[in-house]
Amino acid sequence: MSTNFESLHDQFDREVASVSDAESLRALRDRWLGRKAGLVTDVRKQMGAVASEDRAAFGKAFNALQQHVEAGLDRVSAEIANRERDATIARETVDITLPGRAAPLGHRHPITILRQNIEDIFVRMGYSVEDGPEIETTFFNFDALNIPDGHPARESQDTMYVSEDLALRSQTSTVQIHAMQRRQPPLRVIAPGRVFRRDTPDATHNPMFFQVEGLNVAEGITLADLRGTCEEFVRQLFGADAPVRFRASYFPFVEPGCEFDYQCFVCKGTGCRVCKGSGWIEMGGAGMVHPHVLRTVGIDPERFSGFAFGFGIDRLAARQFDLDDIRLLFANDLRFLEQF
Ligand code: FA5
Repeated sequence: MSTNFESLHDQFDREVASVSDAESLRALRDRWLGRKAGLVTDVRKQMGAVASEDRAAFGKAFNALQQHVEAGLDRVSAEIANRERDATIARETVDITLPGRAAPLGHRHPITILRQNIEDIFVRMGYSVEDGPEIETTFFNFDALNIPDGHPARESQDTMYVSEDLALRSQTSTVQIHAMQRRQPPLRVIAPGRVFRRDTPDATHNPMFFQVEGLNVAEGITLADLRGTCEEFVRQLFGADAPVRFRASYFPFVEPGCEFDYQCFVCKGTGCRVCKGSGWIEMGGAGMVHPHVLRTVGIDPERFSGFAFGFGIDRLAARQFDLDDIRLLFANDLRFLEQF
């Protein structure tokens, strides 16, 4: 028996000791157990040439060698798998003591901040918040508000029409009609929302802007209630030192009608560029709901009266956040928006 099994064991032990990764393990397995040229396979091929009286001992030694090689390869294979698992765990371990990476938070838009403040003030005064469609029929945008055919406000150079009898609403006063159609007095609602006009953008005008409509209809409502409500609103929004004034004005859906100004916050009434020298800034329109409007929605004007108002939220935002140009609000400049 010329095969030196002992030296083959030693040789395998030396070679297996230097295996460090899955790749070299695969090469070693091929070298020893490969079906064509593996060292163990070679030994098996010698079996036929062994004298018959030596064959049993040869077979035993061969089996021992094969088992030794297979066991060695399996042991190293398990060691490599363990090492790789430990490395993966170490790589993927999260150190929970490290401070987290905060995801950047969005901001409320200044109009949203102000709108929510306005809603809070009126809800505290007993008003509910209503919503209405931004695309309206000409009935809600004009007819029901006593704005007849041929009135200049209906012209297409002022109003954005979607079709002949549909328009982007040009004022939140449309929601007055929806609210009175839905509910009988007593009725106290506000309706903040987006409106659209063909206005040329400048420091105090945008073609898309926000208004908040107010409506209070009940028995015995007077102009004094309107004045008290508007003054209280401005006091709560801007503080006690914010004087307001009413001027007689005309809106087809109120009688009498007025406009409502607050004192210029820049010059405190002495006159400057922001208030165009007048000392006052227009905030909105208001008045007593026209009896014709009440009749259109089936409310008896002999029994009920009401006031309505509509303020421009963008201009209130200019006052609240010290902006000298309301176009900033929708210029989508993050340097501006991230300040809120
Ligand atoms: C109205 O829209 C009436 N619906 C208000 C009203 C309601 C009167 C209820 C009576 C009863 P006026 O067109 O004046 O009114 O607009 C109201 C406010 O919206 C203005 O005072 C101003 O603050 C704001 N506003 C008007 N046009 C623009 C614009 N292009 N950009 C920004 N704000 C505007």
